[in-house]
This record gives sequence, structure tokens and C-alpha cells, in this order.
Amino acid sequence: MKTVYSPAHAGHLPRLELSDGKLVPAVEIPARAEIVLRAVASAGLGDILAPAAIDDALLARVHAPDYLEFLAGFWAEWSAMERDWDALPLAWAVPGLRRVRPRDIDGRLSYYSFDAGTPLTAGTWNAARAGASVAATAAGLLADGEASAFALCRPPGHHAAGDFYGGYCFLNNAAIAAERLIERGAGRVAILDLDYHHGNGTQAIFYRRGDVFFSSLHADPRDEYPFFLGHADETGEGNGVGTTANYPLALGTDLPAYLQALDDALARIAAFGPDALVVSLGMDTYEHDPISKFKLKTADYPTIGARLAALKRPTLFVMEGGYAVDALGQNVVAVLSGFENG
Ligand code: SP5
Ligand code: ZN
Repeated sequence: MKTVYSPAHAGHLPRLELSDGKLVPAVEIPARAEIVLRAVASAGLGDILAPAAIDDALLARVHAPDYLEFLAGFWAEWSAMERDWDALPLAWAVPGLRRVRPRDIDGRLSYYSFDAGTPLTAGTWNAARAGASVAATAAGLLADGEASAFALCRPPGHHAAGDFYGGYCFLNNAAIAAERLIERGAGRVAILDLDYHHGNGTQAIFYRRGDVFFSSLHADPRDEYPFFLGHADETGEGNGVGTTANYPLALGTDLPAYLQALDDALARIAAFGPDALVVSLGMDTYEHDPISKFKLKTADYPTIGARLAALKRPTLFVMEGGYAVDALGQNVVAVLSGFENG
């Protein structure tokens, strides 16, 4: 399996994040991608390729033009105000307030976000664009006939919707990959989101689409971030009725409970009949993840990879979360080698 990677992710270097009421050292850091790169290289998974530059028209298939313009221009505006620290938003247009776009930069920061836990930094836009190009290039490998590929994206993407960021995510890499597959001829794409947190952004992007099936296994949003999407009764709307399937799981979920949900999700995907599968590969389901509460072990991940292989579809893995940095490389390799041997 080939890996696509760009070192440009390292430009996104958040210092502090707001978590549980405190400013604490950020967990979504460059070392994450670096340890995964070293692990896939030393496991001999396959060639490691640089991405091609991303096509702006592809980005615009997923994200609103005003949102992209905001992200691209943000740091110039912020730093022109003598602010050299990372940006965090402060107030949101919850129902009852009006979502009218403010002129003020802090107002627009809020308008285009949904949480205060996602620092926007000097290098964020460049890094996010490079991450999106990694996803698009890896999707192109499938379109060229590869059976599988790994997009080693950073920052992650699945919490970013069409016009807002959050959850450490700015551009939705998995959605961009799905759109690239469709551009290259796929009629139907399934996205399976295995990150511990619900992929609210990806779900929102495809909620009314009949050609993209979105399925997610995640901590129950009644108990866990992102709290306000990911319930089992969200099943799609309009042309997308029946093409969303959520599996909210209990805190403390271990392999048997996880596999029960996974097998159900895979049966739903098989029935949908996709031309390709995009896996949002979050490794924060790991028992020692510092911000998460599932109980999966390193030895469980090859089993999960093998179940994905049993679907027998061209499969693209897109890196999402996972914050137990020391174990992140071995856990990613465990899934991918389980897939290859499955
Ligand atoms: C891509 C990804 O994994 N993003 C995760 C963003 C999570 N940020 C907020 C974490 C909040 C942790 N505390 C939740 C406590 C619930 N009682
Ligand atoms: Zn996550």
C-alpha cells in the first residue's frame, strides 16, 4: 500500500488549546504525523509519495468560497493587528441568534467555527491545503487502479463542515477524497469514520447526498465531544435519506462491542454497493488515548483492518485523530497491515 505524505503539515503548530476549562499544551501536533511516517517506512508498507498541488475547483466542491477565502486570508488580518499568538473564537450564533457574517475579524473567527478548542495559527492554511492535497492525490491512486492507499493527512479533517472549522480540523480531507473519486469516475462512495469522535463535518457535507454513504462508529454524543451530532436517528435527508448510519457507542467500548457495530456498518456499506471505500482513520479509540475513553488495544487493530479488507473494495485510508503519540505509529501500521493480510 502506498502512502502519500507532505512535510508541510508541520507548519500547523498550535501551542495551547482550551480543554476542560484550561489552556493546556495542544495535542494535535506535528509529532503525530512524523511518528506515523516513521512507522509506515520501517514496516515497509510501500512507497511514500509526495502529493500533487490541489485543484481549487476540488476544494470548492466541498467548502464554501467565503470560508476558503476566510481561511486563506486570516493570518494576514490577524497579524496586521499586532497579534502574534494563535487565534481562538469566543462567541457563536446558537439558535436564537442570527448567523449574519460580522465585519470584525474576531466575529468572523466565530462565524466560521464551532468550538474554542482549535487554534488557528500562522501556518494553518498552508498545512491544511497540503493535507487536502495528500487526500486528493491518494484518492487519485485508487482511481488509477491501486487496491488501497494511505493518505497521511495532518491536520485532520472530519469535524470540518462546508463552512466551519473545529475539532482540530479545517479542510475535510475525507470529503475531498470522496469528491476526487467521484470526479475520477466513481458512481458511489462509502465513507466509514472510525475516529473516536463523531465525524460531524463529513456527515453534514453529505447528509443530502444519495451517492455518498456516511457511516460512523464513535463515542455517544450524549457523553462526548462533538456533543451536537452523531445520534442514531440521523439517517439522511432529501436525496440522502437512508445514506447516513451512526453507531454511537458507550464510553469504555472494547473490541467485542466495537466489532458488533463495525460488522453492522460494513453490511450496510456492502448493501449500498460503493465503487470505493474511504476510511476516516482516527486512532483515538486506543485504550491509552489521552482525551478518549474507548478500550481498544494495539492487538485489536489488525482484526479491524481485516474486516475492512473483507469488503473487497478499493480502499483509501485517511488519517484523522489519535493522540497517544508514542503508540500512534504502531497502531496505524496494525490497521493497515491487518488490511493487507486480511
Ligand atoms: C480529529 C479529532 O479527533 N478531533 C478531536 C477534537 C476533540 N477536542 C475536544 C476534546 C474534549 C475532551 N474532553 C471531553 C470531555 C467530555 N466529558
Ligand atoms: Zn477524534
